[in-house]
Amino acid sequence: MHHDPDALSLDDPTTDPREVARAAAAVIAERTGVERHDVALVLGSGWGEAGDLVGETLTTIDNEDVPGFAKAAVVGHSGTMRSVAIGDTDRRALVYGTRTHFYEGRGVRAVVHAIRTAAAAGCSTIVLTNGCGGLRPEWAPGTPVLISDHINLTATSPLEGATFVDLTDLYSIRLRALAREVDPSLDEGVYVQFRGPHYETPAEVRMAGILGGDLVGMSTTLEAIAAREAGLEVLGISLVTNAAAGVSDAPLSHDEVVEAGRDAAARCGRLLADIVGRLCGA
Ligand code: 8IG
Repeated sequence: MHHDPDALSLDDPTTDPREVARAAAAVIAERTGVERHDVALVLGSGWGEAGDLVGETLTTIDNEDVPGFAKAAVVGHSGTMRSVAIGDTDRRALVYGTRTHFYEGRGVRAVVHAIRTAAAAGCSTIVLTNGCGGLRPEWAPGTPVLISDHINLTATSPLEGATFVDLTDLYSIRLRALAREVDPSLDEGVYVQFRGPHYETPAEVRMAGILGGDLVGMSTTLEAIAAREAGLEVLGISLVTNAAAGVSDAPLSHDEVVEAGRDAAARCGRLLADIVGRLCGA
């Protein structure tokens, strides 16, 4: 099933992106048979297998069946989203198996569409996960780290017009505390979003550290800003899949990233399941 390519488009500047998000939420409600979801999760690099452990998948939806999630011109697999039961409650998680990155060039609206859709679907909380480079040598590949704050180096925003949004405590103190109840060993750090898709040079990693950053990646900050605008409470968790460039002697490789994710899948899956369960009183 493909939605009408002439229908609501994020690419039309006269269209309110929240209108597209409402259309997307309506399709999700229809396909899942439930009017609302409670928590949304975005699974980043290395978190895919962890997502399987969150709970029983009740419905899987191809992204391309949902308004705004893929352009007809894009060929290939666009990923899926799942409706997952949270423990033995009647609560549901909306689990996005993929995200749109800023570096894909589809525009900022496309990057944050899943977030706006989660809000339109009824979610009050969003868990943003990613794979990233770590600046602290003590964070071995495979270490999950809570995001305490961010530095957005993309030079853009998902907000349009004179939308002045306060980003103090963007990454919820309450949710970070809840995550630490689940795993007291969790460290936290400041996430720096670069545009990518190239990794940083060692000089850029040193710059990120001087600016106050602990983690470097290519996602999350624009999504978190859109989430705050939409009234969602945000939890951010980075999986350090590699030491950032220059932090260790090893060159960066995508294989290393994939491997670190696979090795950390069980711990990260339990972490997500326990956090989401605790959020929903499971
Ligand atoms: I996975 O070292 C992953 N994503 N910018 N730098 C940036 N993004 C990343 C990195 C990294 N590792």
